[in-house]
Amino acid sequence: MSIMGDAMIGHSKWTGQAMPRREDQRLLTGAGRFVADLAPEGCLALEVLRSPYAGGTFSLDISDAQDAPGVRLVLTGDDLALLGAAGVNPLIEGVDVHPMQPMALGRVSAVGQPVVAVVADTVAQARDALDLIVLDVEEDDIGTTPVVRHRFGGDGRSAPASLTVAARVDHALVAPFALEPRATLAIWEDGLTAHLSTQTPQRCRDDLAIMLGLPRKAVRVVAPDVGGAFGGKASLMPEDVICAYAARALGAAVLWVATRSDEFQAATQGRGARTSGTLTLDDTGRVHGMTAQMAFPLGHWMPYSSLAPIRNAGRILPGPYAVAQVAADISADLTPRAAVNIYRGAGRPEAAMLIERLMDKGAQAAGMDPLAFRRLNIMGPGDLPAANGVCSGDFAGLLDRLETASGYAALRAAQSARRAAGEVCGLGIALYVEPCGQGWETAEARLMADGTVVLATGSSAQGQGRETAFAQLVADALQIAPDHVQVVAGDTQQVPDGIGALASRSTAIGGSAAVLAARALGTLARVAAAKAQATTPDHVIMAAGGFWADGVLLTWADLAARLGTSGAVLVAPVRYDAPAEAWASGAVLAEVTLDPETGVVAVDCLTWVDDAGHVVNPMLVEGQMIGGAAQGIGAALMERIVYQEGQLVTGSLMDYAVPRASDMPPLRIVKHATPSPANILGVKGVGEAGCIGIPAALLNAVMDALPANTPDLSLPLTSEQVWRALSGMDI
Ligand code: SMO
Repeated sequence: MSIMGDAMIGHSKWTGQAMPRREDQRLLTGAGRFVADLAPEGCLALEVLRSPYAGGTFSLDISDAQDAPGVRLVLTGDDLALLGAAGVNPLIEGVDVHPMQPMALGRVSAVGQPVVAVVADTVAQARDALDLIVLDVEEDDIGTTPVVRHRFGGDGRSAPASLTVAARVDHALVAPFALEPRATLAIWEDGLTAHLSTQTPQRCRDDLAIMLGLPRKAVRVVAPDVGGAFGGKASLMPEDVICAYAARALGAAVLWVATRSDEFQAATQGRGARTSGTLTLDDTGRVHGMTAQMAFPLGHWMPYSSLAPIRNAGRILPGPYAVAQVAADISADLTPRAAVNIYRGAGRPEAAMLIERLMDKGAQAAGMDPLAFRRLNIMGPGDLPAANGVCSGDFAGLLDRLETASGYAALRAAQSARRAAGEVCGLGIALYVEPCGQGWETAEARLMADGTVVLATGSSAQGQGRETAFAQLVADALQIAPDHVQVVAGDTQQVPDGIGALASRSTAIGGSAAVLAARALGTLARVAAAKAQATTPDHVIMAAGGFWADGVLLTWADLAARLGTSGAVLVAPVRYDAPAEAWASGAVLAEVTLDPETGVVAVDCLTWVDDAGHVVNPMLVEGQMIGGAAQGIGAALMERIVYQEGQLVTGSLMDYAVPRASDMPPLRIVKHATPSPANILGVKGVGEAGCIGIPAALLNAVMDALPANTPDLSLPLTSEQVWRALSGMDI
């Protein structure tokens, strides 16, 4: 491809434009390639027998399964007992971690835990063989095991305070529901190639190498198209290891594809914390102290990021408010259920919801309007950087924008009139802060012999539009057109080192790395252009489409052709270490109407002011916000994983409610950007924001609609619970 035409582009800035996603042609026309699409000819199928009980010792008879038609291998916990240990990110000090045991060994610890794996020629044969296994469980109950006991902050008490308010918020366990269930394709040929539907290919490569006792070089992990993840594909999972083990044992290709039922039973889950807290304030309405108690379930083992929600929830308090004394006691226990890990928000929603419930209760106690009460207690520029790490944001500005964009005063007036007419309606405000983008990421910019540029990034993707956004960044750095930039990610052979796509980090950290790599390539190219024109680099300047060297325009294609005939002719690798963490923030106003006959919550409108810092592609940001809002609405109003006596009740989409398009309310999005000082682009994360602010605003709106003495409700705000509250019944 020639880029001669690029001179036409001039100095136009790609960054900041709402460019359509280059991924969509592929993904929306069925040309996407997901793990299950990649099975080679003759690939074997792996199926898993899962524990039907929450706890107990067991005995097994697998002999009939071993003899069943088409069966190549039957694996039990004994076969995998001596594998190395997977990592658990030690985010909280002094914690004894409980990494995965890929299959039950001696006892089962949760419904859904893998007990036996069968590899056969076909999925049907593997499933038939599972039916021939005799699993005898002597049920028992070992209950919960304490893992984390940690205090964030001081003692939370402060004089002079005259009022104390308390709130409790219990979160349901929810499913990080991705359209594409997990899948693993492990191929053994001299070494292991594992195609995983994952957010973290490099770490999965490292963990697989450690667990299987292989050198890192002998393992290649490829994340092809990934159909959503939301934290549910952030960490290596037992089925990945079982599949890889089987592929090595058989010297073959082995594919495991989760059913939706597998996912409800044994994918990681999110949330589930029981939280409570207090605010102390003086009689002017000024908040002085906050305490919190937050108890998290861990499930029966700890994936790599399992401590992240717990740490996030504790460290974020008191959010965007100026509170002199904060104390948060955080605990986490192993529970006889599926593992709990990060899920879009990862501790931030739990923190935001407790703070925002307390702010509403504080306003009520102080006899103030909730918006005025927040304005009184919000952090100003002089409070930054704050003790919890918040380093940028205009929180008073967020509130101002929220007030005007929502027509707050008119809404309150209308609310009075509607209530007088017998309607049950409420308004709820929530602010949030979102720590995002810390640590490092890699990028490598390559000039190819045809004059195009390849950007290999550690920021893989699962539908965010990464290729589009990163091409925009690189195009600007090199003054070329975005369609001359190819973005590659997700393959450890192309990108040996990287972190991946999680924690709202990719644009902040990975995007910064991409720009630095592009700039480094520009520098190399300038030197090469000087050499090509027999001059010195100070006589060469980058221009649209190439370089002016002593009055001659050398296009990127000209330059590349002089440097080589195939492959990459210049390579600029970088690793970007962010000097600090970016903090996004925002404010939400929810308007709800409750049906007193049925308890159904109707969301009339959401007004949402978001500060995502500098924006690379506003269309992608908006997409993230809308998708996050859907999941936030789901968590607030309908999603709930239910176990009864250890058994999973919500094992299918008949029993577990995910929001649908018809559940989406009108969404009024307002941008209020302040650049982040924490990375070279000034960007902040936005992917998780919808799950953080929106549930808190909805809870406050529903509580605002209910009688003032209503006890604290639990999530989700089901119509039954709301109807009971409206009827004055026990909740
Ligand atoms: S919960 Mo996210 O995918 O770090």
